[in-house]
Amino acid sequence: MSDILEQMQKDIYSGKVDEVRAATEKALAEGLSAQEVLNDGLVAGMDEVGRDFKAGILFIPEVLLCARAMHAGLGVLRPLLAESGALAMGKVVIGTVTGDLHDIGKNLVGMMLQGAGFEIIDLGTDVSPEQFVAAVREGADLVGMSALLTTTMPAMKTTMEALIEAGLRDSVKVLIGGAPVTAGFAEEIGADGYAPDAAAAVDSVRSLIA
Ligand code: B12
Repeated sequence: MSDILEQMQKDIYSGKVDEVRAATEKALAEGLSAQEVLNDGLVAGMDEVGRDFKAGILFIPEVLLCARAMHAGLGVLRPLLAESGALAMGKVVIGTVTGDLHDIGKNLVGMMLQGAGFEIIDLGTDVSPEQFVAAVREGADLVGMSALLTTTMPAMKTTMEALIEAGLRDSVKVLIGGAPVTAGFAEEIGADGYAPDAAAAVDSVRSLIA
């Protein structure tokens, strides 16, 4: 692998925004393709971050800094990737369910998925079942729902029902998460999966829409 991509991975790990942006520009100027820089630089860097987060070596504030650095590189690549359709590893619609305003974890999941090369449509917080349905109708491979309150968990079920009612359930995978959510609850409401954190979310999305 080129030295510049190896350094880019280290700079992502250290959360160095300017360095990652400059390295991305330099790698492209040296003739590497946007896809190579994405996969072997940015995504590989975030994979390492995800592994160490899972292992308890990195913590949430550090992961957010890494994700910010990765975003700086992605900002440079985005127009090129959009042109080539290379970001189309899969399209994920993500949002925090109706009545719930917590978005730190949801944003982290979105950023890690973006770092893994997925296109993210972030619907924000307090997202109604109708809004989820409308976004899936536009085309999505997976819906990610977040809930941080026990009182808003039932909205995940209501959203599942809305997807079924709209005839969209079979065309999209559903992954849920948030501190009070469990694998048992995912099973109970008929979701395709549950992930306890952002790194596990990347693994789940990869396996669900492989
Ligand atoms: C920050 C916070 C707030 C902030 C939210 C700011 C924001 N922009 O998000 C504010 C102050 C607004 C807030 C408000 C409230 N909060 Co609050 N809040 C928290 C707090 C302290 C941290 C949550 C957080 O961000 N954690 C860090 C992130 C990174 O972790 P995470 O969200 O769990 O996300 C990870 C995983 O769960 C998973 N994940 C998350 N989403 C998804 C989605 C998918 C698809 C997948 C796969 C995975 C996944 O991956 C993430 C990353 O690893 C928690 C306590 C706690 N320790 O959890 C209370 C907490 C969630 N809040 C609580 C409460 C009660 C409230 C309020 C009702 C308080 C009030 N009386 O007004 C309001 C509700 C407002 C509303 N309608 O939503 C309770 C909930 C109790 C319960 N079991 O229902 C908690 C647990 C505090 C407590 N111990 O009482 N809160």
